[in-house]
Amino acid sequence: MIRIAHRPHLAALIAACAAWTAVPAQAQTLLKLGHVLAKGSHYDIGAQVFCDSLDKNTQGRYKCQVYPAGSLGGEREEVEAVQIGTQDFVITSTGPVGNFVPEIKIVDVPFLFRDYDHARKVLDGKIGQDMLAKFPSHGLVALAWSENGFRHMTNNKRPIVMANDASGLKMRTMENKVHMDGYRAFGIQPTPMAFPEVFGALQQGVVDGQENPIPVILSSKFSQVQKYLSLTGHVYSPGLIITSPRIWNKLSDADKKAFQAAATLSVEATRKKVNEDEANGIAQLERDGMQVVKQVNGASFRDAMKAPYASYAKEFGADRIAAIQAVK
Ligand code: EAX
Repeated sequence: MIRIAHRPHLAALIAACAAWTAVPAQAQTLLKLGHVLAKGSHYDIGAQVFCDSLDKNTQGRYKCQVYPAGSLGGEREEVEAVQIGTQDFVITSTGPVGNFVPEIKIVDVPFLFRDYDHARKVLDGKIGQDMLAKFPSHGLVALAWSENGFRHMTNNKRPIVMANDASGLKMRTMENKVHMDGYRAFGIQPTPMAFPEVFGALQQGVVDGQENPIPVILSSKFSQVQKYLSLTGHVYSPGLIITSPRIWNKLSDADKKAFQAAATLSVEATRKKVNEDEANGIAQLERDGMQVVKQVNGASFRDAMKAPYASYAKEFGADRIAAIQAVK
């Protein structure tokens, strides 16, 4: 038996332990956040900012662990994992998301958005926010529109200047029917594939090319496996920060605000990185050896899009397409 009276240090230690157990330990939740792009990419910067501000805004009660580079799977798999509860957050392009939330498929229509300013205005405004409100009925919660960027074509066969220069090329696309239906009008053979498989498929010649924004082409080092880049800018690719009702509905109102504020800072950081990559990326890709067609014949691509636009108008409503294009 240990007599405490003559052991002041032991008494102090026991008193400290008693005090420590009396204070309720702050419950800490570690959230799993995944995305498919490389560390340092525009998604990864947004993910880090999200996690840092969440930790700070909730005094450490909520932290997140970022899983980059498709370590949790492709975008469709990750959205599915969030929906069934094995993953807590995903930062993704809208690529596969229309398969889960059909109401947002319209944003993937080629040549729908004029430029970055137009896209950001639409998505941050009523049209975009009303679309985010459609997610919960599909078992998902979208905190904010993030950003992937305007998509351009790369390939190993030839420079693409006119739309029909792309004819016959086997091009990897996202698992996105709106894109695939549109791109067929350029004469390409669309080959849907999860992003983590793309670099290998290009390297082995399984596909001739792919299309992605400059930030993705840069951070994924596609210059190592692609010779030609054509600045087609044929579609704007929005991003999304998605979680599940399982996480969201448990949060207090104050914590919901903290998560929302972290998402806002995340989107700002991603958009800033996109702006930087758009400004500096093409010169970098030329230095890395890509042959860049800077002036494509945009009219030939828009003309080719006339037929698909008739079916887009039927599917999504000509008025909804016009309303988006009318946003100044
Ligand atoms: O979201 O799959 C794609 O091409 C996406 O643009 C990429 O994963 C970034």
